[in-house]
Amino acid sequence: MDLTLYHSTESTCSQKVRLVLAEKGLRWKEVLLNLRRGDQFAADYLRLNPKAVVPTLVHGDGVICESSIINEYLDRAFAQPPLKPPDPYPEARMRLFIKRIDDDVHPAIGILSFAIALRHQMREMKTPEEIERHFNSVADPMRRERQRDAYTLGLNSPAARQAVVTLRKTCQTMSAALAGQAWLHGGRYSLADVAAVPYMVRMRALGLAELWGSDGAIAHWIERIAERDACRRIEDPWGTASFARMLESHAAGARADLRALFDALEHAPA
Ligand SMILES: N[C@@H](CCC(=O)N[C@@H](CS)C(=O)NCC(=O)O)C(=O)O
Repeated sequence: MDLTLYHSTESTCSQKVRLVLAEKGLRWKEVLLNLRRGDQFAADYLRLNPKAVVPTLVHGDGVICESSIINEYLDRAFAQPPLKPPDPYPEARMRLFIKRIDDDVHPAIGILSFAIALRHQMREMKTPEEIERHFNSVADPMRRERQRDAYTLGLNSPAARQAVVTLRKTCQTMSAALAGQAWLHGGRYSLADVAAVPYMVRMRALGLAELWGSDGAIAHWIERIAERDACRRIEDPWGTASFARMLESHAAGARADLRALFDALEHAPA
């Protein structure tokens, strides 16, 4: 049965699935979507993924949405190498961690990517009418409003401030977990490491690596993942170089605002 991944090189959720496909040594076909152009809103794609987001995996006749569910599916359907701890309790802890990444970190990174960089890129590429059409097409009303807010207010959006708080907390938990061990959960490289790493790399491009903490644990863990054979086999595992340059150049422009936000939050209650 063929595997086809509908994805985007730049999307963090797609990056997670590509990491698992590579670990499992699977061959797959790709359909690349350009999210800035709005390919995700095309009627044919909405039939596969009604939320108009990537990735979507098609395996034979089966259609699977949601990156973490896709990764669980791949780990079940293609057993080697296993990407879950063998015992039930560490597996439950791993799932809880992944849920927090999906529920909290994913929206936080989405908001900050928009507030720091994508809002500028959007202004350069689209007319005000096209931008309005883009927001109106976002299926999830909460997500639509968060994006609109970050587009209008940038780092002054309350959601952006809250996103920095969320990331700071998550990074503290991760650094503590990585103190003295190579991987986040259950003593082996797992779906937890896969779930978190694209967001940490995106943080670096957005000028947010200061939130990783000063012990170097997250930086070294990213290096360990990047050095895995599977990761080396992926072309642009964290998105294209030109996309990274675009993020980094807007992050440089936002440095002073970010500094002010970090300083304000330093003394705010956690
Ligand atoms: N919970 C979903 C989230 C998917 C998601 O938000 N994907 C983003 C890229 S990382 C997307 O497709 N965005 C399209 C848009 O913003 O219009 C998953 O894990 O698959």
